[in-house]
Amino acid sequence: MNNLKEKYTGKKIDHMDILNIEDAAKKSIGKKSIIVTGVTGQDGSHMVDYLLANTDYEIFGCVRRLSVYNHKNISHINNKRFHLINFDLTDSHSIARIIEKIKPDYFINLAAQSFVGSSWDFAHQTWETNCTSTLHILEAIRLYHPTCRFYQAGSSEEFGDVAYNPQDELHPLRPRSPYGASKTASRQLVKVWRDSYNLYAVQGWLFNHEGTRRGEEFVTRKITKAVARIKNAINNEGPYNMLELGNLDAKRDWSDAEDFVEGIWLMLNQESPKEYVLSSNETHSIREFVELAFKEVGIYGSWEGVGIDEKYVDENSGRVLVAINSKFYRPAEVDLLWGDSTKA
Ligand code: NAP
Ligand code: F7E
Repeated sequence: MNNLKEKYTGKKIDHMDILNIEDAAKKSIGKKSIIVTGVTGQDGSHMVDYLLANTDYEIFGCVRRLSVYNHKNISHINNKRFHLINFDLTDSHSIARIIEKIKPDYFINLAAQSFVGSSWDFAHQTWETNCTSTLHILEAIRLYHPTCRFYQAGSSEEFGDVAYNPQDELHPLRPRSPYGASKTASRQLVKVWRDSYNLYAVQGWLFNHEGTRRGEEFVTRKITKAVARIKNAINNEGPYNMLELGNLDAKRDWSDAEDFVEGIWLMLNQESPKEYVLSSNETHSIREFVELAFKEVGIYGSWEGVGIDEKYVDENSGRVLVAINSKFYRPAEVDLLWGDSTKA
């Protein structure tokens, strides 16, 4: 079996075998440990890199069972302190058993249904994954290991229909999507469990953060991948499909995901549990992002038309680079996010 793995992957991955909870518990005996969920995603994978480089804890990364292997973001990790455990956020038993058996020093919950656009299509699944699971984690920590420090991934989407700019920790919670509502409700659970049971449980307000491990449906990755594809086609005098986007006028406050995982770790290691906004303190539109991304590869365009007919046209060739497709509009939009991270 191990030989087969070597043949297919080209490298030894024994230590990456996915453990059941009992075997994971054996590896944690007598060791300081951290559980990180969502390690196949952007933040979870960066968090594991950060913790392996900056701590001496045993790291247990939680992955859910999928039919097709999706471990690209963690395939570079080759460290005996890193273990994978079979886990699903929608299964309360698996949450309870992991905390009961491993008794981690920290539980960092970065798993979620994280795509706002899909949260209207899967509102119930979004709620179960992002909010009901928080209740199960809090209860399991309270019952089995109340000294465990807990981080829950909060979001600037909780501010939603913003009341003032820029948004700080005092901004009211006014979500505009099922995703934003699930994160807002989760925040209330974290507060109630913290206040009631004296748990070290925090949920930051993280504004958008991006990088090369970002899922390709999020707008930054979608634009940068398309720009590279179009530039390559132009260089090779080949055909290309234009990029299709939704609302170009939404504004976001973007940062680098690698900076924010350090921010999460700092939030978990204060004298007392306090929650912070993490942001770049700048806001930019999707339209600006498109212009800059094309400019970066030497393509200059101009906007023509209005509304659904608007297009970004290559000034050199007259070809359409970007068009609007209404399917990428959302039933309700968060028009402007702009963070104030002074407190952090
Ligand atoms: P991401 O790349 O989409 O990763 C999400 C992770 O959650 C993936 O590993 C995914 O596993 C896992 N997951 C989803 N459903 C699960 C389930 N039922 N059981 C177990 N694992 C499950 O998200 P991200 O950008 O790293 O974001 C990390 C966290 O921060 C999320 O909670 C997100 O909502 C929040 N957040 C993100 C941002 C941002 O700008 N990135 C801003 C604020 C808050 P699969 O790979 O198997 O799908
Ligand atoms: O959209 C607009 C879209 O999907 C950004 C998640 O990490 O950050 C992220 O949520 C903006 C929106 O991220 C397209 O309408 C236009 O206004 O990249 P996004 P998001 O919705 O801001 C928050 C803080 C989180 O917590 C989330 O987990 O871009 N937009 N055209 C488009 N967006 C997408 N995805 N695709 C388009 O074609």
